[in-house]
Parts: sequence; structure tokens; C-alpha cells
Amino acid sequence: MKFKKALLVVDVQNDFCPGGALGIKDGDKIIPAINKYIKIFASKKFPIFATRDWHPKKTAHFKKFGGLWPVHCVRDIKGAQFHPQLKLPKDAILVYKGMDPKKDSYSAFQAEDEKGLSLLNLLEILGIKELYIAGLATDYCVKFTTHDAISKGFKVKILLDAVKGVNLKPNDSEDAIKEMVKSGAGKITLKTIKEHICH
Ligand code: VGL
Ligand code: ZN
Repeated sequence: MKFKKALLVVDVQNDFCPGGALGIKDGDKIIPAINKYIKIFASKKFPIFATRDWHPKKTAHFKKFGGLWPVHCVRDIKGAQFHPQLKLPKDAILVYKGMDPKKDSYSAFQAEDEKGLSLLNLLEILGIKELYIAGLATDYCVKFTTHDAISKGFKVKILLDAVKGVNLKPNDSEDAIKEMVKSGAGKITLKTIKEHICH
């Protein structure tokens, strides 16, 4: 059975890359692989979504207001912009998350476009049934997004060579991948992607 597919590029923003406020070690090293996936999906005319963590200056998500994280991805500043190496097509669908000053929101299913349409709305409008997920961070946004997607009935494939984690604890990313697979996510790399989308 053929499912309609989309690529979801999660939070490839300056602040999550080395030198950024919440820089993930080697976070930028996955960008060339992501760009290759973008080319493959674009060539098939499959939609490409990209999320951005998009915080107000004051939010309970930040350490200084009771949360877990240093100040990062404050909307409209450089840290919140996409990494300059990321090559999104002009028709990529951009969604934003983390705007609520009172709570954390890690999942892309808490994201919305500039008109306020949620990711779920947008996926339904386009008839998408299967998500291929890349980006940052494996142990937060990628993990929460995958669990939400599966619980909402989507099929999920994790692009293993195009994700990286924060690893507050050293095995967090590895554990996150195991959990996602246990919940039903598949694993894909650039070596195997063609078998999945080129037919
Ligand atoms: C995220 C840490 C802080 C994420 C967001 O979406 O992965 N991680 N804010
Ligand atoms: Zn955040």
C-alpha cells in the first residue's frame, strides 16, 4: 500500500548548532544529509515541512524562569533563524512552536504555521500518512514528535543519519531511538531511502 509521504525537518536553527545558545555537539554535521533528503523529497514533489523553536523572551521553558534550558531560539533573533547551510526549498511549509510562555512544547504537533493552522491540520489537508523525520534534537523534539505522530495514526520513519541529540545524559539519544522504534517507528538512512520512496 502506498502512503502519501512528507519530510519533516525539525529545529535546524543556529541556537541548536555548535556556537549557539544550546549548541548540540556536531548538530551542524547532519545538515548535508538533510539537504540530500530535501533534494530527494523535492524531486518526488513530496511536501517538506520545517519547524522552528520560537520562544518569547520570557518563558517558563528557560532556566531563569524555572525551566530546564538556557535562553535560546528567542523568536526573530539570529539564534532562532535556520542554520545558513540548510537549503530549504521556497515552498517548504514552515511551522513554529514554543510560543506559550507558560509551558514547554517539544513536539512538532504543538507547532502551527503563521496563520495558526496546526501541523496536524496541514498534514490532513495534504493527505499525508507517513512522516520522515530529520533534525534536532533526537531526545526532545524528534522523540516527542514521533510519539505524537504515531499516536495520531501516522507512520514514522526516523532518518538516522540526519538527527542529533542534546544528551543531557550520555545515552539519551540512543535510548530515544530505541523507544521510538519500540513504538513503531522505522529507521532509514541515505543508503536505504530510495527503496522507500522511489516506487
Ligand atoms: C528543544 C530543547 C529546548 C527541542 C526545544 O525542540 O528539541 N530542545 N527547546
Ligand atoms: Zn526550546
